[in-house]
Amino acid sequence: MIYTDIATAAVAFREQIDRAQRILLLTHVNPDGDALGSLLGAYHALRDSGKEPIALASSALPSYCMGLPGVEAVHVYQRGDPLPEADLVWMLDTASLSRVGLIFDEHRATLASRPLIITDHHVTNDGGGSVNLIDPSAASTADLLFRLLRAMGLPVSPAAATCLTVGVITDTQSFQTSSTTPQTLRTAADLLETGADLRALIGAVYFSIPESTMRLSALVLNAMRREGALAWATVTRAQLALTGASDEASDDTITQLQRMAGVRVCVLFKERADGTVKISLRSVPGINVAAIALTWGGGGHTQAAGATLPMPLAEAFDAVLPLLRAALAESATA
Ligand SMILES: [Mn+2]
Repeated sequence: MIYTDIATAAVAFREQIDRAQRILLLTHVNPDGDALGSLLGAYHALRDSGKEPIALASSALPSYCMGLPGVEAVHVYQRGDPLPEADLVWMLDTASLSRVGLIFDEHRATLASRPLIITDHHVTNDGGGSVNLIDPSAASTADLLFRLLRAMGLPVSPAAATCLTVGVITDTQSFQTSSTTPQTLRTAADLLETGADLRALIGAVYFSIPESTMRLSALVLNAMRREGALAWATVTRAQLALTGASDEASDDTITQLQRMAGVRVCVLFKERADGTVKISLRSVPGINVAAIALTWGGGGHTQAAGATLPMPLAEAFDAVLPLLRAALAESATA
């Protein structure tokens, strides 16, 4: 069952949670602030209700989240790890089970045999759980989850509120994205009233860029390409090696591109160690980059999406740029 209304979803979610004791919490690979904030928000609420939540991340956590309350309880899955025993799986901020990454690859059958509930705001979510709350109008999963937890009558502690606020502020880039609505701000206000430590979060999220990341951004932006309303930039393995920056270091660079006057669609190409290319797409309303990301099995939001292309950089340019030029041309005539 796919719900979009929180009040009715809360009844169905509550029923599943009441029936379970050990609840496995999962989110997408390369977890961002919303993924981890939601994972930890659910973790706190369940633990404070007397349940045994198990928070399992598919890959390394973002550095700006390492100070979050309860983060030490998140287990980062390693190849070959067993899947923890659980009565229920709760997947958060993740459009499909395959986006859970290695955990899904190595435990596909076991995962499929367990009851699954899903809370998400991705427009591409396929609603594969037995109970799903999917609301693409929510600016973050943390926003949706906070309202769901309250509707279920589960406790939301100041620690949980702090974790959820990370999701609310990072997925909206502090209320700058077009997904920001009056509801987003109401949720933020409620989270602050609940005791979220905004000051600590702002310090961790916005005033914590490593020097190596600064230097990488400078290199990448200096080599940026521009073609009318289209801009693109590339992060190469060589640039990462030269600056000593980490793999996640370039994630802010796409935001920089997006800020440039006159840019309506932009893409960051990132060369990965395994020979694939990760693309991050951003657009203004009227250009749907989620649809473009779907070409390679990726996904995301209408104005912010991503995909992994199984090809070298030169081929990735040839595959992606014509689609973006066409989307721009189409939006100009619309
Ligand atoms: Mn999200």
